[in-house]
Amino acid sequence: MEFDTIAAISTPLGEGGIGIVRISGPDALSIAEKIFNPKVKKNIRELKSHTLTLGNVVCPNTGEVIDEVLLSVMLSPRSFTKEDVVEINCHGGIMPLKRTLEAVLDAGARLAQPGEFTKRAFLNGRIDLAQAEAVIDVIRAKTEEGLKVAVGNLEGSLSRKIKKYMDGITDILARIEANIDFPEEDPEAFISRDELYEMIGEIAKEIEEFLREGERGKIFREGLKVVIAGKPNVGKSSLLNALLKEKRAIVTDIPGTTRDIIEEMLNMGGIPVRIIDTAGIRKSRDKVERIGVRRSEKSIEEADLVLLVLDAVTGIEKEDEVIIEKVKDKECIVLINKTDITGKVNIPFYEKATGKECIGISAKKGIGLKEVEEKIKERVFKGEINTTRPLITRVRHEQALKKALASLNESLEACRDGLPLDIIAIDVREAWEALGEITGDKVEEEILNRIFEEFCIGK
Ligand SMILES: Nc1nc2c(ncn2[C@@H]2O[C@H](COP(=O)(O)OP(=O)(O)OP(=O)(O)O)[C@@H](O)[C@H]2O)c(=O)[nH]1
Ligand SMILES: [Mg+2]
Repeated sequence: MEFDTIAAISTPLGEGGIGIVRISGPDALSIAEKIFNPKVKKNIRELKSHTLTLGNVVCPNTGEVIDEVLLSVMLSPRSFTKEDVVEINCHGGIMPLKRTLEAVLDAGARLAQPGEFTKRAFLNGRIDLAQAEAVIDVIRAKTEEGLKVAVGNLEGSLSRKIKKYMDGITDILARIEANIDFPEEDPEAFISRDELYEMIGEIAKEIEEFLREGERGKIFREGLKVVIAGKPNVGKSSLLNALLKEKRAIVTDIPGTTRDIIEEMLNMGGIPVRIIDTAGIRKSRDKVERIGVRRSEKSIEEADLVLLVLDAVTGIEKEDEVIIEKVKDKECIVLINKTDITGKVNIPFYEKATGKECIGISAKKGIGLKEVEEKIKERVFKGEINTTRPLITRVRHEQALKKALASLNESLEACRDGLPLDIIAIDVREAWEALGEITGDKVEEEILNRIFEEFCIGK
């Protein structure tokens, strides 16, 4: 594939020690030559690949010195994009970076689109699509565990798994093909419906298992959405503050203090948690509060897990019952707060009344919070987080796997019904294509664009 030469600032704009302008494409070297004066006079083509050279960036039109830099050349194919790449390490300020980029563009490069370097790495076959997506997951990882999952995917652990399924399917298709084309000529190649059923069934089973185990992987990318809910004044904001260990939300003894949604990120033993404090739910005449309550209700609907807070002092009141009903079908842990006042609470009573697991806590005194964290982890990962195996971190991957599984199940049914081989092959091929959407072997331009739009410029 032939591409033009692109360039962008690859580090965040702001003040820092260094900032990098990256150039990639067939003209990377000749463009760099126009704007770079090495201290030790040398032609840029003589520089050793993957080493740094000190010099000045100069304006290609006026010759004015813009910045003193370190430049590296990474010759094709040993570079991020597999193309010739030049990286210019400028001083990390907005002006040196901006002026250096301008010089590079003046010398003939085109400003890169968001994610275009990574897209080229994919299109040039250095990484597959799942790995390209992992690049952004590495950048955005919020916890060590999240990083581990992302780096695993970047190194190709997910891709290898998917490729294994695809290879298995290719084998099946080859067997079917041989039977359709020359059934008499090669008795060795003969495959019975039973054999076929078994081969397909095995892959279907593996995919099904992966979907089940890998399901929680999305949490590492998106964060687990945990919503604190309850009637006014039960101590929701106090709980948020206690979990964050900072005074993030306003706490007062006036019911209806929190009016809007407050969202913060929290690292709960490796799980990135989006913790959300909400307005206390009650019937209110106040217009602002009513809007807040509606937002609370919407948050509860979208939550992966609800922490329903009750007040140990008041016990369960009518207002609580309304909320208990709302979370009936949600993943939910009930926290009986203010046990510092009441002492131990009757947990079996609360569990019976709410139909949920209950824990006594004190947000004010920090009692029971460790247990809450443990329960959240237990609930979400059923006790184990194994980040050494690939997980499904994207809805896109999950959907493709489900589609592949559905197609395989159809082909199993076709086997069972003794349908002709070419009919069975159609479903099997569809399963292959669905998996190919993950690796990028079979993917539409539009999906590609959507994936790389997520990236920042310069990556
Ligand atoms: N004794 C005791 N008081 C608490 C505890 N948690 C919260 N409170 C008090 O209860 C009152 C309400 O606390 P908030 O955290 O503002 O309650 P909230 O649920 O966010 O209330 P709204 O935002 O109005 O819905 C405050 O006076 C807190 O100090 C606790 O564990 N023990
Ligand atoms: Mg509050």
